[in-house]
Amino acid sequence: KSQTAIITGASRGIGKEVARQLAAEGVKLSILGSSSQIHETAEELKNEGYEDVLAFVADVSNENDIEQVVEKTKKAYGKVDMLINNAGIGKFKSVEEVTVEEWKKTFEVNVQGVFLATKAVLPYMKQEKFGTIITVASDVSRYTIPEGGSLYTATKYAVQGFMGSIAQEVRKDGIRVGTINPGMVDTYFAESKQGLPEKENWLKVSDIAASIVHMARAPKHMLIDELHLHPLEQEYPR
Ligand code: NJP
Repeated sequence: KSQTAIITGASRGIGKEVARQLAAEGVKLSILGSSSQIHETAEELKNEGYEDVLAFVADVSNENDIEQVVEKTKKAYGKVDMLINNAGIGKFKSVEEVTVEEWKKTFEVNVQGVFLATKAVLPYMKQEKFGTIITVASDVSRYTIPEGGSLYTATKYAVQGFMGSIAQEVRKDGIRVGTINPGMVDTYFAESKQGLPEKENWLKVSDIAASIVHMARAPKHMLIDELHLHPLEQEYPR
């Protein structure tokens, strides 16, 4: 029977390419994003020949939204094999400039979103005694960005801690939990644009997606719990 995956934040960037590469592997998809762009992405994938793509406008930080997506996926496909927690945002400014609203919002999307989606899929994965949950954290989960990165870094450390802990909690249920930690990736992240000339040597969305597919499609008895990837030109203090 085909495998199924829920991918958060798949309107564009890394999530969209993960959707494409998993679809190419024959995985049935539920993709979600907080804007209606998610429907255009689903159309694009269908035009490329991938038929099993359900799209949802859903905010990962909203419990009801995410529960609906998970329930509808289970109803349509019968099971939930993979969750790719990819949705994330970043504001980069000095700590004096970060507002409480920005702090809360970034934690809601980057951390609470991962918690809610994970919480929602676990009962179904436990029923099947199988599942894979991969979260796109960041290489900043291992060091801190010197300037302007305090808020974003704090959220990704939180995600790393959360995932590391549940990885052990659900191992006995046949569920694999891992994180992928990229350095600079050419996407729309932090109000940027994909394909800018100055990002030519950054990681590509296809690099990250291929690594996620590798983690997600690993043999059942194997867990790839953490991957760190950097463009060669990026310094990465350890
Ligand atoms: O960014 P971008 P990336 N609920 O902006 C969606 C991490 N990362 O692909 O909501 C649901 O192109 C948004 O869609 P929409 C990063 O922290 C990146 O680079 O419809 N979805 C879009 O599809 C993040 O965790 C770099 O506007 C929500 C997607 O998220 C992940 O990679 C480095 C949402 C963001 O696409 C993907 O980011 C690194 C919500 N509330 C880690 N809010 C890097 N690019 O350099 C946003 O270490 N989305």
